[in-house]
Amino acid sequence: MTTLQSLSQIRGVKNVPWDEYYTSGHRTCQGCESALALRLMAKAAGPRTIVLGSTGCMYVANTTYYTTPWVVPWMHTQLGSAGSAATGTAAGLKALMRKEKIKEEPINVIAVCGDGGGADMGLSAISAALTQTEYNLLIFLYDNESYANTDIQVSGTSPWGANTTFSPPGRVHRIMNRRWKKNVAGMLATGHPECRYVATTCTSYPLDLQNKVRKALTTGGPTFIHTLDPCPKGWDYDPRYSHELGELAVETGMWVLYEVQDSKLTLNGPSKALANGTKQRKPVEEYLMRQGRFAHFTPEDTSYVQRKIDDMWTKWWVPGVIPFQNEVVT
Ligand SMILES: Cc1ncc(C[n+]2csc(CCOP(=O)(O)OP(=O)(O)O)c2C)c(N)n1
Ligand code: SF4
Ligand SMILES: [Mg+2]
Repeated sequence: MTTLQSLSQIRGVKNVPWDEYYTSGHRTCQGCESALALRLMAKAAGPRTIVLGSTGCMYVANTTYYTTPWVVPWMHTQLGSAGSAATGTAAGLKALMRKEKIKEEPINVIAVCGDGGGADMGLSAISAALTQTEYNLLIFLYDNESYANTDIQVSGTSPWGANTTFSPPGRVHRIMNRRWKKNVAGMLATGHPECRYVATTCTSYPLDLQNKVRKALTTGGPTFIHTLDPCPKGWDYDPRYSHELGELAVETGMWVLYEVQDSKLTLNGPSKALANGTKQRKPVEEYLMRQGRFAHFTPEDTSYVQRKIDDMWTKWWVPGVIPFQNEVVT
């Protein structure tokens, strides 16, 4: 395994690095939290980093002809191939260093994918990457809860009932997306016991996001981060509320912040406080009713989502991570 960079944990906003490696030159929507996620990720990773980006908003809106926000080397890869691109790049770097074609030095390899590219189409490639323990890499899944770039189609991580172009509410069927959001990080953490770092985060908690990127890159081996990013276009709200919506996702318990490092699971930030009872969950209505994609919800629909979230926090073995019932039958 090649050596790792030394990237210390950032203690407080005053210590966030000034240098930007994802800067102006993109055309993402106003209030796009996925763009912010990449900006924070690149800042945390620093200059000796290669980024691979699968097809999606964060490819198309970032690479208009002759312009790009990337200051570090970036390469496009196909929609479902973040995992294979990451493994191939890490293997290529290792071979070039072994053959002394390039200087031996730690270089971060980060593959970025959306929920369509990572949670649906490229899930098997990510799974394969997480079993190749000889390579250092990070798969960074930015989740805007739809295939956004092709006009907001429903994905495996779209919330129950959300209005998307493939699940529009109609007179006969009000709720068209009847699938519950996929538990991607939980599935990858429990399914790949040799993967040393898996985490969830959200752009509304920028220090959490940056420190998790640094932990992933300094822990070594293949690692995975799943970030929830409010998307004004797909979620249908005024862009000024992006930050607030990310906070509400966590405070209502709909999105859980955690990390699994060397098999040790820790809930972070407000999720930890919700789990140990020092903070009460806000009603999901406060989150849902702020977004046009849920404008067709009746009180019964909102109660259904509330019940499912209550179950997750009271009946799951670990809320947001392991959906088995608390009691083990022996
Ligand atoms: C194999 C393949 N199928 C379909 C497409 C068309 N396509 C381009 S981007 C995209 C949406 C990707 O969604 P996601 O990964 O969630 O990224 P987002 O656009 O939301 O950022 C689709 C379907 C493609 N590029 N390649
Ligand atoms: S559609 Fe959503 S994810 Fe895509 S650029 Fe706009 S805000 Fe960002
Ligand atoms: Mg998406």
